[in-house]
Amino acid sequence: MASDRFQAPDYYQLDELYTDEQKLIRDTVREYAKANISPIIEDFAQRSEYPKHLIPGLAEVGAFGPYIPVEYGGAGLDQITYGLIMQELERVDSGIRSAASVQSSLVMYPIWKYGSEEQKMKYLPKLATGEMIGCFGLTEPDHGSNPSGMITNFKDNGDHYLLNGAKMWITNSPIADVAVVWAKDESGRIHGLLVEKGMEGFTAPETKDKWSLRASITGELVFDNVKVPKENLLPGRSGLGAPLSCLDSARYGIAWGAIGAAMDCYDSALRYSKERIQFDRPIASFQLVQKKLAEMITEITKAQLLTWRLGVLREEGKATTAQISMAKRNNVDMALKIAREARQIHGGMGITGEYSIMRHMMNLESVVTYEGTHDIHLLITGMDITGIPSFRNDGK
Ligand code: TGC
Ligand code: FAD
Repeated sequence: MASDRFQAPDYYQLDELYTDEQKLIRDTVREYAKANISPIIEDFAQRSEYPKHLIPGLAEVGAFGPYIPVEYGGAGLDQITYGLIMQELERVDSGIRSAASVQSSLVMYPIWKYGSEEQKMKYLPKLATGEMIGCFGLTEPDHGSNPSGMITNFKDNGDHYLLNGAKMWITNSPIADVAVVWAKDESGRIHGLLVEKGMEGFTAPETKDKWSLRASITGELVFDNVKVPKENLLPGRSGLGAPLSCLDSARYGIAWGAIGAAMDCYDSALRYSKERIQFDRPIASFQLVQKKLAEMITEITKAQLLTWRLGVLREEGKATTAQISMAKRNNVDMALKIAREARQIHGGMGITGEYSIMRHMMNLESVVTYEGTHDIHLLITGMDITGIPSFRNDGK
């Protein structure tokens, strides 16, 4: 891969809206990513391997649980800083941001919000340092967009629960030490259970042959009469709202992350277009190329402003699920379109590993589907503005 010459676009001077601490942390993560992730990421993606050796470094720059309070091993940072960290990680690869999103928002967040004090002390500090890796099991083979239909279930079996079922498409599952698993009790109520690697009857086979997020590891979670100690149930909240609230946090991070991927594609296309000569002129001098670039920076700037405002609302505890959905949907769609246009500007070179464009494009094909598909988010907006859910025939 060509050397990383990334220069972040900031057309509307958003830097003026960030505090010195936010900029310092963002720049630290940017430098870390340039020095440690950019040089190796293409090779790992080509070989379809997760670069596990990055885990301690990612933990050191605060990628795991940045907003988790310091007493539990987190960095106690604000929501905009969390977003900026996700942006810088996804600027190099969505798979690296995925690993950080899952660890922070889908594993540490539910333990912090809904776990007992013992669970928080047992897991959070080790998850923050990367000593433990976590995963989040909500999706099932027959229940993706509709998690409320899940069939994974547990029964009270005296001094433990007996867990059965299967989860699919789970980021980090084959390498996870602990899985936050969402399952129904005997009355059909959803709860979170902490299932640890090595528990008898629990396996996490890898999902192979992905063309997207190749530098991220994905797998299943299979439970065959797994005996889960009763103290591993998250006591603080039950019902579908518990996992959905974790998704709010992760989707918020993705809204920021997608901007990073878009910025990288735009920056690469701008540089390439000024350096590439055709018809004795740089291709940047052609109006059709300028149109593409001008539209890219316009869309990136709009997304940056939308997401900054969302960050302020989230920090104030006022961001709604529907506002987060709008930003996740808009920004991932924006990034995917920019990746496709940037690929065109790079001509044939755009399909090679010399540039990050095609990798971003393929990664974003997962990002547009996970954490709620593009269309599900549109329907969440529709439900919010009309007051009418469209998901089921009965209007519920
Ligand atoms: P619905 O009836 O709307 O809600 C059920 C209950 O939940 C409450 N609720 C929320 N609570 C907290 N936070 C939220 N954001 C909430 N949204 C809803 C709601 O009030 C209700 O509570 P109660 O007390 O009345 O029971 O639920 P529904 O079954 O109609 O579904 C709505 C829908 C379709 C929007 C939802 O199911 C959905 O978002 N589906 C998409 C599924 C999804 O996003 N899955 C993601 C899996 S994880 C993943 O992809 C990780 S990728 C990670 C990576 O690698 O980065
Ligand atoms: P489906 O729900 O079957 O949807 C298929 C199509 O139907 C989509 O276009 C969808 O928009 C459309 N559709 C569905 N319902 C409606 C409707 N009511 N109206 C209109 N259109 C509709 N899950 C986890 O729990 N944990 C993870 O860590 C995780 N990581 C993932 C990593 C990767 C690489 C991928 C690809 C997925 C991951 N997922 C994870 C799963 C992800 O959240 C689901 O793929 C996603 O929620 C969609 O579910 P599905 O794939 O079953 O598609």
